[in-house]
Amino acid sequence: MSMQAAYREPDTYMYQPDLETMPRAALEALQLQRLKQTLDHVYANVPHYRRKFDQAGVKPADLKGLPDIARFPFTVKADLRDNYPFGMFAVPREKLLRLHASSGTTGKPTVVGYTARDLDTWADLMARSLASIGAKPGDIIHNAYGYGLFTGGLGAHYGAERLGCTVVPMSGGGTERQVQLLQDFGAHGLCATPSYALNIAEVADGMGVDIRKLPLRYGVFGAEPWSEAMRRDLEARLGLKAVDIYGLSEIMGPGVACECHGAQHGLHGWEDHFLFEIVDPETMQPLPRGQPGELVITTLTKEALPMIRYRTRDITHMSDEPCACGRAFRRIMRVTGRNDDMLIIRGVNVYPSQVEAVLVGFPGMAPHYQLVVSKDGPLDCLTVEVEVAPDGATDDRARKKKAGEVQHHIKSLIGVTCDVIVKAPGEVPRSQGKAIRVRDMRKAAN
Ligand code: DLL
Repeated sequence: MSMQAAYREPDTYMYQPDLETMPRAALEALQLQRLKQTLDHVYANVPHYRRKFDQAGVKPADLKGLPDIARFPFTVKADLRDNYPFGMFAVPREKLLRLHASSGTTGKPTVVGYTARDLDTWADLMARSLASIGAKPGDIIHNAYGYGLFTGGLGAHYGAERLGCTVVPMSGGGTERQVQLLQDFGAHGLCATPSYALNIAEVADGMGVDIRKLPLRYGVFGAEPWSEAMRRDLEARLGLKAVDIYGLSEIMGPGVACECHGAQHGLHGWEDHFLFEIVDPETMQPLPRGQPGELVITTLTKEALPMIRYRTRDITHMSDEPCACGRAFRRIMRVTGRNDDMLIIRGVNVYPSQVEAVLVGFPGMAPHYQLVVSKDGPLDCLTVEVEVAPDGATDDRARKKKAGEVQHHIKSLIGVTCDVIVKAPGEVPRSQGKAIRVRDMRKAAN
């Protein structure tokens, strides 16, 4: 009999177990202390916050308990743009070790910055996230998040190094090379947007490489909304556990919240560093736990760019249920989409991720899609462009029939009437990072 014990993956490997399993009361006491410090810090050092607090008639000293946060004004993306580039920073520019920025497709980019301590915290939280996903020191992590001004690449990179992993800093693109190196280096973890992971799987297929046979154990997938159906599809195609990670540049980058690989159900929000609220996006009133609304985040430890009640625009709900992994942190359930990405088609609210849930795994169809929104007189119309599976219907009649079936399912599951166009394999654009899910022709028509 072999003396070597069979390898068993630990159920709950934690990077910072003392912090991650802190009793709730201790956690909330820590949050309160850190929140007070943060409010003092912004009031003293950021003219924008001082003005906003004064206008709202609140002072940092008015915060006696965590619920008092509701008395403080919200921060929105426009505040960052209005104070472009460095006006929201709470420390002198010389104290910033790094800047990141959004792409700025709609005007000025939003700029975010980090002190040495902020970068240290970020690496720790990303290491914590990776550990919760199932990564362990010594693993090889293939990082296909884009490097550069986008926070995904460098954020995952330093977190993986902090955990003690070997990082392959691929960035996005050059997909055949990605497949080659996944094969040659035998990575255990793949960091990518879910749409790019799908692209990698498809290219691997075309190269005759069976990714499922490689040592890959987990996928660190986030930066865009995705569905449970896509999770199952990616797990089947890549032979790994697909785990959801959430973050945003304004708050930190990747690693604000993350699923644990045991439950794969809701993302533990790292509450020792962030305070999470769910508010009604219409009335802006806090909602009871469990009810869906807009996620609002206050940073508790950031030095360079503290954020007070930042409106993320992301729609989700939070759960109080204890998690099998033993972590104390509440869970943010899967983000269904941003309220600015929500389409209203003939009075029905639709998120692209809902359409994705219908399309992925649909018999004879491939999981590549785009939604095209156009105008028909005063009404908004939706056309779903989706691709036939590589071995699916080839003639026009069969494709039209498929289109009818997809249309029927979308109508019965989401309640929205749309046109469906079934395209040939390869005709829907592939993602290299964040997928473009919606083509809005309404603006072009104006
Ligand atoms: O996307 C940070 C990130 C990088 C997260 C890598 C995870 C992995 P931004 O470019 O500022 O930052 O975009 C943030 O992306 O407000 C959400 O709308 C969306 N988003 C991020 N993660 C998820 C997710 C990065 N897991 C915006 N599910 C956020 C759904 C997500 N949406």
